[in-house]
Amino acid sequence: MKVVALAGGVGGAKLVDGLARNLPPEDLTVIVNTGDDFEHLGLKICPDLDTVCYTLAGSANPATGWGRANETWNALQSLAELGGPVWFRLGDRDLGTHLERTRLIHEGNTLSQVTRRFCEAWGVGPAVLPMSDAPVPTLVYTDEGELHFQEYFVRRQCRPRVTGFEFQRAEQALPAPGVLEALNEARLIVICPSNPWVSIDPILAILGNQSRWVAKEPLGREPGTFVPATAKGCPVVAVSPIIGGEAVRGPAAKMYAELGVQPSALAVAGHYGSAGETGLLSGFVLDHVDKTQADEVRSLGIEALVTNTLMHTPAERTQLAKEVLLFAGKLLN
Ligand code: FO1
Repeated sequence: MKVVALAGGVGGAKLVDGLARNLPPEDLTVIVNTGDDFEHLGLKICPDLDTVCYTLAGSANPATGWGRANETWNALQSLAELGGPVWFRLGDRDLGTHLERTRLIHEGNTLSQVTRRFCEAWGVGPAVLPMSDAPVPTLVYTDEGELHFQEYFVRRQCRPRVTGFEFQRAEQALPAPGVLEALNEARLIVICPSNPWVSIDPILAILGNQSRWVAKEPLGREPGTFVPATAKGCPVVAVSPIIGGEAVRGPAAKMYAELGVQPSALAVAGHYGSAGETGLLSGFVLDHVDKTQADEVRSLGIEALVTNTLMHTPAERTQLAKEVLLFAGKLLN
């Protein structure tokens, strides 16, 4: 069964890893948020792409979820001694990735070409695609002015109060090669437990943001040339990144609250909306802790699965992904 996963950040990467443990590599395509990408120390940094790739390669730092395992920090230490910017921590091993990516991009390669090359080198089986080859930086509007995502997330530790977001130039940016093809072939689309506001919405902004996702024949490349995934019986299933009113990690719950929405699994289901209405979802997966919200999710016209959604171990990633696939199988027309 061909599956497309939309992902960004550590939680998303964990479910992607679980899916990869349940599916043959040729059946899984991951479309990754690149709104967090930025230039730092003259290098092109793509945190979510790297988090997904390192996780699939089994080389992610287990303590942080981002960066590489068995990392050393000598370059950062030298930088600190010289008074350079060390608020964004690049490890020595990770630095090699950014150096080579930057070199290849300066040589004229696209981000998707570079990502394919790195995946081959790291032995990553599933196709990992940036949402777009064009930069679409996420701006976070806050009570302290507008900040690039990494300025908000890392430098300011998510402290400023959020008032909105902008995905810069998303209307002009085309999906990366392979994105529409994968969506066209998909029998299931999984929205991973990533931050809806800043990990998934940037991807949806690229795809046109009106439950479009499947290109009309012949394959459309222009905005507005999509038909809803559900029109060809392709369920879209999301897994909640919010458990018990709190984000498993990151600022998703804080963002909901600051934007005037009570943070909850139900709020996430409402965020994406029902495929039967003008939204996306046929199915939604929420944690046991939130089981009392399942009927409210169903009343939105979205099927609900209640299970353990915490992924502390590889076994829990595999188990959650298996349950998502079984649940989605029942939603297939
Ligand atoms: N997150 C932090 O909280 N602090 C860091 O210093 C940091 C460095 C970093 C370096 C490379 C990389 O790929 C990711 C890194 N991240 C860091 C994580 C990153 O900011 C976030 O995980 C994502 O952008 C959110 O999805």
